[in-house]
Amino acid sequence: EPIKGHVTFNHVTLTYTKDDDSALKDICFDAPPGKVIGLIGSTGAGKTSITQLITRFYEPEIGEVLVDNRSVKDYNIKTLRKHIGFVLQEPFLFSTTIKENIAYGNPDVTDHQIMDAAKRAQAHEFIMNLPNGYETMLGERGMGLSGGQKQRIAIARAICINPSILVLDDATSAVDMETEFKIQKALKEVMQGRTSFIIAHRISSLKHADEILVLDEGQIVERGTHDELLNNDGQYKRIYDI
Ligand code: TTP
Ligand code: MG
Repeated sequence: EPIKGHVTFNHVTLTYTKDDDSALKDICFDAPPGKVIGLIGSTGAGKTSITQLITRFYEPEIGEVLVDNRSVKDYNIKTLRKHIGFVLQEPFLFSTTIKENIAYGNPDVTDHQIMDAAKRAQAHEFIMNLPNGYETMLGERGMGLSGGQKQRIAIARAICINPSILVLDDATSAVDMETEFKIQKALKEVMQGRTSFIIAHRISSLKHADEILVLDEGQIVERGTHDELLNNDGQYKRIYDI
């Protein structure tokens, strides 16, 4: 049965080590398919932790995480992860061709799909400008590419797996705002009927999210759309005004 990508958190508390304070406290939200959820908040607020519970890299101490109304505990972990596309701030690249970097872990993907994913990730153009195009060999950790170019390769890879749930963890931080906007527009198209999480530090990255969760010290302190949050005159507005 295909995963639609409906993500629900019910009173989730997460503690990494017994002596530490909880990294997440009583987190509740519902992210139905088709929605883009934005996560913002200062460093250490718990944004990455939220997304790591969806993939079951960690288990909550209290509460439950559901995908399509079923506890993530009840999924085969490989099946679950196969449907979740993760793009990390520090993109993970291999010393092989750009093409293989995009297709990584996905043996069935065609050249056409690779190129289509790269176009959506706004990577096609710079790839074509490299002497060997998609066959260009990347050095260790993607040497030879800028930070923003590496991020776009990582985004193309995530698109290629055709995810039901997509997590961009600060994944466009090194990309200029105009390019970021184009990527987000393309992702919105790709992720129709599925669920996206966008973690960002700059508010401009989240403007178009359907719901933004503002985190502080492991708690959701505000939630709403960009416009609603600006009217709130709370933490989001203060970040905006900086
Ligand atoms: P994060 O969830 O990593 O916070 P963040 O993603 O909001 O921060 P940043 O903007 O810097 O990326 O961390 C929340 C707390 O949990 C923090 O005290 C660090 C701790 N933590 C661990 O102990 N182990 C982990 O694997 C992670 C991800 C976080
Ligand atoms: Mg983080």
